[in-house]
Amino acid sequence: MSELNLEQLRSRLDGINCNLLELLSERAQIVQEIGHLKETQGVPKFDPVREKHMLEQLVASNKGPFDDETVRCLFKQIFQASLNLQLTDHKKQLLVSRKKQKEDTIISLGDVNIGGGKPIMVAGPCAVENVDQVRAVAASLKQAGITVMRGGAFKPRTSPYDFQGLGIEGLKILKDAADEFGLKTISEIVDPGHIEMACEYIDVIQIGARNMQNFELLKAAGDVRKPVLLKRGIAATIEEFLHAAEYILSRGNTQVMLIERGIRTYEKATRNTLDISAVPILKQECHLPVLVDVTHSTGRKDIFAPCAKAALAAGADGIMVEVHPEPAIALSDAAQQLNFEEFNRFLSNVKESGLLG
Ligand code: PRE
Repeated sequence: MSELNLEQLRSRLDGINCNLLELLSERAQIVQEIGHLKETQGVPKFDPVREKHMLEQLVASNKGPFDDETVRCLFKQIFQASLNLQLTDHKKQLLVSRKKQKEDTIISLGDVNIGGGKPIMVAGPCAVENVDQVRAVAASLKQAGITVMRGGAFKPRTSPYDFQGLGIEGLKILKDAADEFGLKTISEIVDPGHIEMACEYIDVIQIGARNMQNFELLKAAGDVRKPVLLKRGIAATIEEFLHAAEYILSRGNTQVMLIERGIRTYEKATRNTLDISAVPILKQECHLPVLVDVTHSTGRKDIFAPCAKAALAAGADGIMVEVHPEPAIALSDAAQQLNFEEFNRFLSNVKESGLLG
């Protein structure tokens, strides 16, 4: 074969490559249309029977020089790439996805913004125990410049014999203290039937880690127009976490923030394993604010500050930490709540890094 011949043949191949690509792209567009139809009809994307049928047709009309197995192999690759296209198109369409909304969602609680680029520190007791305890925390937080207070009134506990929270009475106590000191509030709701009522007392509905896939609760939270703080489940993947958030957005409530609170691994040095990598991944994948709970993820006061700084450096929009006037006598999480002095030290330490804005 002369030099010229080789060049000529290669140039013919270049032309065929272009034609093949054009045909493949045309095919891919039809595949996408089929994907959309399947989405609306709720039909599974992968259709092995259809693939088998197409392969049989192709093999029947194969004139060589590729043998049948090679033809099957080549087209299976095309089907797989087509299927991937249909699946990514679906992912693209999730309401939580960055592909759907490029700009960050900002949650406004009066004049407090979460997710707008200036990270926030949320603090407060694990559980609302009584009026004096919550007032003392609120006063101390106010003095430290904190604007959002957390406090649990409904406490899903591992043991049924542990303190279960004050319920609605606890929400009232939280509201009274927040009103008195001009703070915004976050509290966990565990029963779909309590969501509407809770909106009267709190500024943010928290859905806890144990309830991340309580779909009826997610739907109820999606039906109101109140900000929701959704905690990552103890064994939830990032994808499951995002789909749980999607439940809320799909019902029309777009005011959702996510909070990483540690996942269960084999490691025993911390209460859970703080998944710092979840922060930049969630920020890339979705447009919702992402917070990090240093109390429940680590369970260790001695590393709250470095973990909070790591979270902020990774792009977190806020930190959550538990504060109690007298942690030793707290009705829950006694070992890991900070007293006021410890909280102030923690706050200055994090602020010194310049990461809190
Ligand atoms: C297609 C893609 C994925 C399915 O597994 C089967 C076939 C293909 O690429 O031909 C298209 C398609 O979705 C379909 O025909 O149902």
